[in-house]
Amino acid sequence: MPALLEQLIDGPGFVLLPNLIDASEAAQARSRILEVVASPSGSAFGRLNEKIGQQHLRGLLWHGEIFERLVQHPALIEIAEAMLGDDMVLGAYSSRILYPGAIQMGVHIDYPYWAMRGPFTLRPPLMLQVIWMLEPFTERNGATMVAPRSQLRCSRPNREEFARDAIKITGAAGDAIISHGLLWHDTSQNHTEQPRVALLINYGLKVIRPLDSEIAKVPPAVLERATPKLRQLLGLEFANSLTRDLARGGLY
Ligand SMILES: O=C(O)CCC(=O)C(=O)O
Repeated sequence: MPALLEQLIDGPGFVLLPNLIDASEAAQARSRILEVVASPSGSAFGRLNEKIGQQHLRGLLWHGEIFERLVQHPALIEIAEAMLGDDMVLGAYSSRILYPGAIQMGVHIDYPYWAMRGPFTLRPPLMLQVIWMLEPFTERNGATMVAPRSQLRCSRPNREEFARDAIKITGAAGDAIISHGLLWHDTSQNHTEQPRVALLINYGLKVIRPLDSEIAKVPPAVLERATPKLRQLLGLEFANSLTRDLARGGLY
């Protein structure tokens, strides 16, 4: 684990985790997402941005048990907790769909960094981003682009430097890219005839306001069956975690 955190913080700024789920589970999540966006209520969870040919679907916990499972994937939780503490929470949980012909969304760093005035610091890391491939990411279908080691600059992205330094991350269905929130990244163009679908998870420090202000607004059935880990991710254990902080001598 220390080596992996070193790569995320002081090294390339990202790691490709192969085969976190198998291709059939990835396909199941992908078709559910495409089903939701095609349904009458789909746009309530995220409008199509026609200018760039992309749709960002929020509120995944409303759309099936599979998404409860994926956000608690043990390998991701282990890494996120090693990086952000065992009381880390979910800042956002969504899917990004690149329709055929989609263009770049624009190089950026992740929340909360883009919402801050700076100066930025690498440590403590404020968030861990997961970009989970629900189908193979290829040279042609809109694979994520990253500028390796750009998190070390602790700055907002520079478009020209990103164009010079960025590489495309290709991989198989079920692989996931994890990255430091300060890593410069973007989507690429989808030149194929099929939508490219990614699952996006923002794990963050518990003291940071979630990007999705409705993250804990989930259907009653989801809340009833929520594991202690999902309750933690939804921020429902915040008071208990403060009690633990105080017991550890937090005030002094
Ligand atoms: O879908 C991707 O490849 C990256 C998406 C992303 O960076 C975002 O939505 O902030």
